Amino acid sequence: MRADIFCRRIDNYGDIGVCWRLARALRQAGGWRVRLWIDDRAAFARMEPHCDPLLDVQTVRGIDVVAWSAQPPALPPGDVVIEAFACDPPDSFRAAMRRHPPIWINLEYLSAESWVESHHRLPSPQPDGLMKYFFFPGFTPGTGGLLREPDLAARRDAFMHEPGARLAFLRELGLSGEHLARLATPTGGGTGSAEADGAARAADQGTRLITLFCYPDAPLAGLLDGLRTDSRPTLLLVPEGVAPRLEIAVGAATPGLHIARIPFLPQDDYDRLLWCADLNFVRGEDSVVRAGWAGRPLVWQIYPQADEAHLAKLDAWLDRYRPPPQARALFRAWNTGADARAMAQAWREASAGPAWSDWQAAARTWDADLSRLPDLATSLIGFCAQLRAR
Ligand code: TRH
Repeated sequence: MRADIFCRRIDNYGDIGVCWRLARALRQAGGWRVRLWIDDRAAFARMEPHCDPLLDVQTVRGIDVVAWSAQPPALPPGDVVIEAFACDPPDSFRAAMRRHPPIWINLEYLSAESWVESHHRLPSPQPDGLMKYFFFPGFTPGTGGLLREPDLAARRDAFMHEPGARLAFLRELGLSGEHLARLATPTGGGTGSAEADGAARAADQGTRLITLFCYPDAPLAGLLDGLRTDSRPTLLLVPEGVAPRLEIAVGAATPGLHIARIPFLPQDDYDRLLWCADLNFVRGEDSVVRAGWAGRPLVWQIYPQADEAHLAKLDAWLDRYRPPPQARALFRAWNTGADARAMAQAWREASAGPAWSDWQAAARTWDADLSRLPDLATSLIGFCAQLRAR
């Protein structure tokens, strides 16, 4: 099968992050030949260093990557055309689709709301006679599932259990030996076990490793207050470009909190970073899924929408994720711009004692339960096979 995926960058990195993963997953799971059309190659090159942002056509890790410019090259459509987030293929390409109609899919945004199941796979007849199908990722068997490579758990567990792998990876990010020496051995990720629970309790006193990926309006001051006054020290890793005013907010270094800037990482390394941490602050739709696969606690800043529609989406997701109430309150505070006192308090209550171990257990359950569902690429391949068989 040959597929075209169209990706238009609205803002941030989520559009391209999802499309790049999907392209690779379709190749890996189904052996598809995939062509990825991208309007912003510079953003793509930040997460995939094999991409040359100056080339109009190139093959990157087995995927054909084409510049979606004002005058896109005249290439014949593949068997399947996937537009990400209703981005509409260019007119010239659509004219070619009318001549040889492909299976046309609109890959929708991720939501945990229950209406998604009734909209998933719905056909949408187009005025020009073409048929487009909605395909929704999601968290239940009635949706398309989540992006998850078949070998992900094996790679993650190998990384987590290989002695020295974590420290070697963190050292390559430029972290000093002095900070790394104090890190607690992380527990609670991967397969999880009673033994891991015991180790988690033992590790409670070492430095906690947290990663921070958030939007500019996140209530950082309160979080930093909470971290600074925490009895357990924190090493906070912040990728370049995230929370640009962070250093000003922090002011002088304090013993309980050390902040380190790290580079914006290639996408596969970002996964490894998530596996290294005790807790990941993530944002948008792709990083929340990836942090879930780490099997460790996460705090999600959901992409903001008009009329606070995102808060209903967040609640729907929390109902499935089922963290302890203290962690749920922290999510709420983080996503509603709570004042500094409330945010610091929410942090203290969620990050210690039984709330913290319950949260770790919820994170393990989340990973284990969701990884039993068919992944998005496999579901999409199956759906296309059904449509072709009609
Ligand atoms: O960047 P985002 O905020 O993208 C958003 C959301 O997807 C949102 O839902 C969507 O509507 C909007 O874009 C248009 O967050 P997200 O989705 O987590 O995407 C970030 C991507 O960047 C993800 O693929 C992980 C990747 N990444 C790296 O590759 N390296 C890094 O160092 C970091 C921090 C992220």
